[in-house]
Amino acid sequence: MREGQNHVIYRADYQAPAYWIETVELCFDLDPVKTRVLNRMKVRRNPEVAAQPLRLDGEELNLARVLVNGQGTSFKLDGNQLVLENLPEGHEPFELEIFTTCAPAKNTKLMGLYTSNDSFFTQCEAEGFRRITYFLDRPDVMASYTVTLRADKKKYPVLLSNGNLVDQGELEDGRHFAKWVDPHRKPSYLFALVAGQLVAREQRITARNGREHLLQIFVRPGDLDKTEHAMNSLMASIAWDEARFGLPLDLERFMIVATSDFNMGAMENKGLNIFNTKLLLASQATATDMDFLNIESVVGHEYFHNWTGNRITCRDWFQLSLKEGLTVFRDQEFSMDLAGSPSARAVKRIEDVRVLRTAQFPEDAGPMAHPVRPDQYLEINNFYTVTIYEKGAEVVRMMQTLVGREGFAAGMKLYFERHDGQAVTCDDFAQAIADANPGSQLAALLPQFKRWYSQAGTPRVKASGHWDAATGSYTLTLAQSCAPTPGQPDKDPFVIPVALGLVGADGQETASRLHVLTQASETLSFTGLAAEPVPSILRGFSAPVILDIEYTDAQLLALLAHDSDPFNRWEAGQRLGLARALGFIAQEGLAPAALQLDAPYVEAMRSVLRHPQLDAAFKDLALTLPSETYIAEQLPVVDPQRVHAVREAMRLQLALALREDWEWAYEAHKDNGAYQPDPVSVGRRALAGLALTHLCVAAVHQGDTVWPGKALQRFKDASNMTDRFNALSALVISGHPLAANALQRFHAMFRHEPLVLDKWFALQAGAPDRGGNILPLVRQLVQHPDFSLRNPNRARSVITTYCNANPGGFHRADAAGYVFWSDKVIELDAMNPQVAARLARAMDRWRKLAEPLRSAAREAIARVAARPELSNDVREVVTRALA
Ligand code: 0A1
Ligand code: ZN
Repeated sequence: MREGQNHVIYRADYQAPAYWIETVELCFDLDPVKTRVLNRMKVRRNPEVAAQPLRLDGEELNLARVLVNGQGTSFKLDGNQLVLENLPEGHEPFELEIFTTCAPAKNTKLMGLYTSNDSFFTQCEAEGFRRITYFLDRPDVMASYTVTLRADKKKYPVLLSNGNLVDQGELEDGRHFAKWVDPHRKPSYLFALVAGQLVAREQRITARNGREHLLQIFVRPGDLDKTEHAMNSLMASIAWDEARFGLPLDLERFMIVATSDFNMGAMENKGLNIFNTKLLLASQATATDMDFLNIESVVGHEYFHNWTGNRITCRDWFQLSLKEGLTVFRDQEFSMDLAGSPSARAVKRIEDVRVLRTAQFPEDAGPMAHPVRPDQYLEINNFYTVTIYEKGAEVVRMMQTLVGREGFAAGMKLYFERHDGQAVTCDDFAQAIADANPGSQLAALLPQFKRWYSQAGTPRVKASGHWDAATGSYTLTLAQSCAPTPGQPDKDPFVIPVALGLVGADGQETASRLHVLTQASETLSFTGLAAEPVPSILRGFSAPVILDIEYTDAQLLALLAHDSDPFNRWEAGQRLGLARALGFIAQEGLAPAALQLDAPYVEAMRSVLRHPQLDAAFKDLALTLPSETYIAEQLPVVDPQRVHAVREAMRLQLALALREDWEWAYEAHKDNGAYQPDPVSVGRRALAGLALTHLCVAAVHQGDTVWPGKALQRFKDASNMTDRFNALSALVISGHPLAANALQRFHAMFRHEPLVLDKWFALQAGAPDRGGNILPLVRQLVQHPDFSLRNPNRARSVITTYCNANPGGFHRADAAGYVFWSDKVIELDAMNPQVAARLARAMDRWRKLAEPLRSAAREAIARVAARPELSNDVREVVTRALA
């Protein structure tokens, strides 16, 4: 057993800290092998808590000295805690000085202080600060930080920490120092330092109130030309938060630094955000449109944390969604506002809902299901989940729906008036939004609404309509339910805002309203109708629920053609495709190669593709079949290979039946002038790419080489990564022999661009399986000289892509995919438990698998669980999976 805490933590056990830390003075002598850390704190007893020893957290530290008010003192080490018993009585602050060392170069977990490409970086959320020094490493202990960094000047010319640079200078032996003072109190998880050979793009801006700010983006010298988009995104974020929420930048200097070794996307350290290069660096030659959009939203996300997360932080980690759900909501709104047109907003909404339904709904239905505000955890790192983030954002969105956009802004204002500078709870947030909107349904229903925070699981809303031609009246019954989740057998009804409309057969809308469903079942009546309407329910995806409704094809075709709500228009197309996929999967004895798509469906898809008014971006989404993961979620028992084969066969049919339409779509959308990642050009490139894939798929089936040849030419001539990569994927997905040649060229062209190599690896590991060819390929890829298990981006590009994003290739009848998974989880866990635990979650849905896969999967998970040396991270995931 490793040392450290091995017990479950409960939300109900929260207690205020017995001591407060008022100021922290840190002095670092940076050295990759042995960094010395001198930590001088002003500590004071919390008068509201019974007197008790001071217990400080620390992990993998070498302790050299402890002084209290300048004097040596007795102490104990208890597991990962330093215990001080003989502290001064009374409530006066005392000085506590702790001297430790740590080994950044050996830190493969990438938590705390670590090295990457000869630079130093830190990652302290959630509990990384304790790997730097002994501390009350919990978010409700907020202190003022002064940080001095000392290091070799040649190797580490840039020395950064939070706040303002107040002093710098030379030291002996070629060393230098920099001293930083953060004017804002903060919890330890927001501490950061960076040291290395970095260069910065700089931008000075003047805020609305006339204050000047310096914005800096630090990268390795060769990457400066890839920082323009991030800087533009940062400036847009600053302007947006002021305009939409009245929240200005509260720092003289705002810095962002990129590192290629990072466990997550990015981190909102106060005034010193640290980013995974993948979410910061972009040029048209190396990044796709999707990369550009992701960078915009993540730069926004981290910036928005400066208020939602940093100025007001979390009382404890169970409240994580207080900052994450709210900040994801804010970054989604930011991207929508920047997108501009209603249709571009809808495209963003559809993409966000797709993530929610393909990643969060399965989480809510699996062994790791937890409420948006969890009640317990073994390892907090396992709770940076799509439930906390994306479902949490939906909960905030529903609040905005219930109080209106202005009411929500007023609620935010009250939230900051009440809690600025505090560490608070999800209850505090909901209360502020409700109190600012006293007459609203949110205020009236608040306790029931808050079940979204306490109950896990995705609610189902069953809708059934009844038309009475004699009276011209239509009744719609909405009934809600929610399946049990681990530890929560029974659920109470949720507050579900249901945006709905009635669409006539001619496309005219006869009703539109927001119905707030609160009971288990409610019936709505509509009168004075001339003909039976088609209900359009859950418009804009107004609540994170599964809508159960039996539509006829005719109704769905009507919605696809006429619904004024673009989300439900798209959804109608998805339902048509899904119904067909489920039908084919269920037809025993039907060989996928023999399946036939019906003419009405094909014609409907053709009219979307050829539609004169719809945007290319919308067409791309509507003509993309529901994903294999989404299809699998609708089945009680899943044979992933069959799901894969059926979806592939459906795509081939669409490729063949619409061949001329795809040709038209490709030719009409392929040229976009100078590269711009704006919504219209992005949509056009996406649709051209989708068309090219279908054209290559059809060509391979028909033994024709024209389109694969054109794709290769496109791949060679492309002037941006989106077009180049789309052409390459079209060849790889279609399985044409030219793919090998293109892949080789691509590698040669970009062998010095790590982020592009990640794409190269991922494309191969995620390619459609043909006769079991992917696993052998993946085994080769992990032996490739450019592969490294230690770099999280690279490890994920091959292993996570294969295990998580390639169900057809992974769920092999011989179970070899599962054996590979268990080997890699175990291997990774020894170096980086966070990355290993994420990979471990690839097996979350094993109970749904058809035999013999199910038994094979259980065996593989049990094999991991049987290891004696597992981290808490992986242990929690596999234990829950087997429970
Ligand atoms: N707070 C960050 C996410 C984050 C969480 C944990 C980390 O540790 C490795 C890193 C980043 C965000 O929401 O962007
Ligand atoms: Zn966040």
